[in-house]
Amino acid sequence: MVNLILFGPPGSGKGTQSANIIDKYGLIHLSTGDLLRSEIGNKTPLGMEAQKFMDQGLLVPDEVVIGMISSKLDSNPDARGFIFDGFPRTTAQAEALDKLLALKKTAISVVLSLEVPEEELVKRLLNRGLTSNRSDDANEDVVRARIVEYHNKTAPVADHYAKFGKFKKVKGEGTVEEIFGLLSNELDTLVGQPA
Ligand code: B4P
Repeated sequence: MVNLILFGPPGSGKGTQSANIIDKYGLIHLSTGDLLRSEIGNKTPLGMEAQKFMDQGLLVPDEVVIGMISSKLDSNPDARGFIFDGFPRTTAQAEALDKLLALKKTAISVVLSLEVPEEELVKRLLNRGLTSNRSDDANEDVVRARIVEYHNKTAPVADHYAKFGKFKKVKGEGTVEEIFGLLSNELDTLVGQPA
């Protein structure tokens, strides 16, 4: 089983590259951002609670996202592997994920981190905000708050996986195809034959 974390700041291309990786390697995509937006779209109690945090550019509480991921892992018992996109975003989430995977007798294989300069992130997110209907992309203060939240709470997750020799940086600037090529180089070695 191959379990990949696609890591990086908001706007670094995690969602964009996940779509390509799923197609090529047949992994199940688990995006906490997508799961939370679906809860918001369905106006569930969880979604209403999450929206308050997301609209301010803040992370949603750990217990909410950990619960969501746990049930998604349980509902895909025959998966060839998972790609975690936007999760874990705190060290507590990383520790919880490690425990959930250990219960399934598996573990994170690698963390690939997309490296993109801050001003490029802001440009990409505001640009997406012109058409995405995402309130967290529409306002520069909120976009910058998300990046601050990343530095404060998410960047330490890199150290958690670096301790186990599982953390790799990948250049996240260039065309989507170029970056996918760099990610594929790492994954071909790890996954072997694409699905
Ligand atoms: P996410 O949905 O994870 O969104 P994101 O960080 O903005 O990254 P995303 O994957 O969408 O963007 P991408 O870089 O692909 O999170 C949203 C919010 O949900 C968080 O702020 C938080 O509140 C909450 N949340 C989610 N997970 C959580 C968790 N685990 N714990 C707590 N809270 C959580 O793309 C960005 C733009 O760049 C796109 O327009 C794309 O087209 C463009 N782009 C991509 N690659 C490009 C390239 N190479 N060149 C030019 N543009 C490119």
